[in-house]
Amino acid sequence: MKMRHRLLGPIAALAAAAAVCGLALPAAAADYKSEYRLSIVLAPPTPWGQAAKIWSDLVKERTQGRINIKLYPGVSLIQGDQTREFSALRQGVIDMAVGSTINWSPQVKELNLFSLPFLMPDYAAIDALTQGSVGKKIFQRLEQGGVVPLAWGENGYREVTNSKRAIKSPADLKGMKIRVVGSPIYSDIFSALGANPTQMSWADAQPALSSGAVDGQENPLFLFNVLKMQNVGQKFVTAWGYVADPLIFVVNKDIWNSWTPADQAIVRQAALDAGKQEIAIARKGLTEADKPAFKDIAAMGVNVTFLTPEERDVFVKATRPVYEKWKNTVGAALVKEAEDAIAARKK
Ligand code: X2X
Repeated sequence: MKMRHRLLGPIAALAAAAAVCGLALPAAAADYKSEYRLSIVLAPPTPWGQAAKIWSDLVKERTQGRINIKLYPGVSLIQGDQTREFSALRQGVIDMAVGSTINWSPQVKELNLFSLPFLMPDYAAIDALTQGSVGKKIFQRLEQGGVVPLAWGENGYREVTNSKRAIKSPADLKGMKIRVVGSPIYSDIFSALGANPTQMSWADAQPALSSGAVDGQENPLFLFNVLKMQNVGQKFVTAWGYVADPLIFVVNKDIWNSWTPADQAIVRQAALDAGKQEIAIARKGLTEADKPAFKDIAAMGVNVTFLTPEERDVFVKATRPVYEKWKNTVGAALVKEAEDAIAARKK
């Protein structure tokens, strides 16, 4: 705000001079805020947090400080209520975000696509969606929803962890109290598997895990490492890769329109560069043949279960009714396009 006042004088003078000379000035230069608020759930050092940090650093550097971004981890601008993030972005409570498809799916039904159980069997399948025509359609949908989407990032495959026993079949999940995110498809999936899902925000999930109020949770593996979840009793991890959560870099529409085309281009390119870097960070330790990220966890005394194709198939079959139900919510045509893109992917 201070900045704005200081700039008003010289800019007004410049504008007057420009008017006299018939020059066009960057229209909205005087409307730049001294700080833009960027919302994320997970702070650095998680890949998600790094996505936001890399993006904001690149923007600051390339705009020579004209666009100065501050990170708000823990979705603190909306008191940790992550499923309200998309609405807050539209309303301008949040200026920018690197957000999860899961957290925005209550408002943007199409984003449930990535939560359809066992839709994406491998990383090439994620890329086939985000980098292809499906990704473009989803961006169009977000634009209609009132935000400006710029690039894809990655939270990652969500593996299930718990304090009770190794999960190799739905029977092992029976009655287990599993924390799930506040997006209804997750309650449907875990109910279909015979578990007892409890919806809560990530802010509430951490104390619930520590106190043993819930038996388990599902999240990308890096979070297990960062939080040392084995120390709160999470002794069992199953690598089942049932869903993967891409991240999306977005800007509130009014904020976007207040920037010059040159600055818009910088912010867009910085998001693309940051997304690319972050996806590599998110996949580190997981895409190599020996999966060192899982080895690190096993070395800490955690029991890691990899499913055989037959074991995995039992989970696929058990969750198929959920897939069929949610297909219609996502849009049958979009799901078909996604299935075709995955079938045609280069492995
Ligand atoms: O709440 C979660 O589990 C998290 C951190 O992965 C999301 O925000 C989707």
